[in-house]
Amino acid sequence: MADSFSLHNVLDKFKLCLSDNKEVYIQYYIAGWRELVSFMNSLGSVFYFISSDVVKKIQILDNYLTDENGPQYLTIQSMVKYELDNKLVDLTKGGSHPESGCRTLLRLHRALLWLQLFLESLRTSTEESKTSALCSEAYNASLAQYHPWIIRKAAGVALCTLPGRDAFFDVMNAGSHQDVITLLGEALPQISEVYQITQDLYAKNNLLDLP
Ligand code: 1PX
Repeated sequence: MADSFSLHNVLDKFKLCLSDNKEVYIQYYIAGWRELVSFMNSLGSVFYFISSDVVKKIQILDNYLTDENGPQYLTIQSMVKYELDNKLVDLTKGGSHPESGCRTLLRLHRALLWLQLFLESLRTSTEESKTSALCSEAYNASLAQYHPWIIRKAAGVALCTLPGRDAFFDVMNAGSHQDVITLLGEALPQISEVYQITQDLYAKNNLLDLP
């Protein structure tokens, strides 16, 4: 994890995710999420309940990557094949694999859509835009549908404490506001490609509703 956060670090990791044949490396996917965790932690303790859930999920995937079957977890594609072939995924609740790699990564994958929507709205925002409003619009259009009322409520409270647009651009620590906007414009297509490849893979294997 980097000592100090910069948007560059996040985007670099997601760039590294794609192999030449368009598979998604789990190692870099979770490295991207680690950077986002360090960003969230720099926003204050009200975000810990969100970042601690992400940390748990990173840890689960990291454990798979480093245990004896680690090579099967090289890419999201190889993980899906390995876990499905070996019946390691609970397709309904109450099975014996509640923390499969597939269901754990699905949670991060859904959150990646939130990130993509949020960063895109930030990129095209104006000086009058409110980060908290952009953030909750993106949340309502993506992740919120998977969260129970109590989590949606808590997320709403946390989002109200987000810094304003100018301060937010500064925390991203990637140069002037215009630099940040340019950087987002270059990097978002890559995040979006990682998202879409994962989405298609999960859809093809009927994994989009894993409990
Ligand atoms: C470069 C700047 C961008 C800002 C980066 C911030 C990244 C935030 C990412 C939020 C990720 C949330 C992941 C949630 C995964 C999840 O859905 N987990 C739930 C289900 O898990 P389970 O194992 O039980 O099936 C879990 O219940 C989640 C709990 C935590 C609450 C999640 C609220 C999400 C709010 C999203 C708004 C984030 C605001 C960040 C501020 C910039």
